[in-house]
Amino acid sequence: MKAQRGHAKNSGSVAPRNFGKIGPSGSMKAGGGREGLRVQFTRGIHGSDPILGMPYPQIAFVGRSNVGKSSIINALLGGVFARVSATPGKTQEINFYTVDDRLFVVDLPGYGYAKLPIPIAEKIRKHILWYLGGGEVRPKIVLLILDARVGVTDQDRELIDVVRNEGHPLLVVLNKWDKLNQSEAVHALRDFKNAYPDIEVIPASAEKKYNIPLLFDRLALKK
Ligand SMILES: Nc1nc2c(ncn2[C@@H]2O[C@H](COP(=O)(O)OP(=O)(O)O)[C@@H](O)[C@H]2O)c(=O)[nH]1
Ligand SMILES: [Mg+2]
Repeated sequence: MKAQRGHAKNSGSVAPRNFGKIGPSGSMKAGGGREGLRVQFTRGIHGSDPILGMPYPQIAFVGRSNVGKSSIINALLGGVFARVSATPGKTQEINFYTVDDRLFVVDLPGYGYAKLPIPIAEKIRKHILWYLGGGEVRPKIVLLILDARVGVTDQDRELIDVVRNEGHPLLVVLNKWDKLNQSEAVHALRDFKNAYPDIEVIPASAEKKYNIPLLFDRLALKK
């Protein structure tokens, strides 16, 4: 299976490496995260990888391209760690960030970008399904990020089904809440709760930092 193909740069040690480009001013922000978290980009994987065998809990972020996954990760961790607004579909890797040498924040590639050639979109979809449904990984929790203005798409539904079938804990974030007026906000929350009454949902804004402290506590990012 293609998604399981190893990638040359993934071979070797799984120890966190310092990729100097990731920090906001060209330097790594180890120790510079929210509440003193030490955050490091560790590696991007393309399939099976030794990092999956490390005993750190994984907090996985999934969602359509451009919904704000990387922005939510950066807001939560308190720095510029994940690349925001890269060309949609360009990131096909599953990116691992190490937090305090005790957990992984996992940024999955975005799906659903309409302009992507179908074979690439399908490759991304398979890669995500491999991570969530391949049986190699048991994420501590999966965060499905939605654009609050858009709500749940067909591909989100497919993903929710996979996550539930696998029994992974699931939390939905309605991001870009700052873009909704009061009545849109009421409808967005009500629509989601009607469709999925048993899924925990939190409205948030990475941009305005709305409910970011709540999410931070909910995910127990600081021990
Ligand atoms: N207004 C608003 N824009 C946001 C918010 N979160 C992310 N964005 C913007 O949405 C775009 C995509 O964000 P990004 O984090 O790269 O999305 P990703 O593809 O899901 O990782 C960027 O232009 C962000 O600045 C938010 O809460 N409010
Ligand atoms: Mg991203």
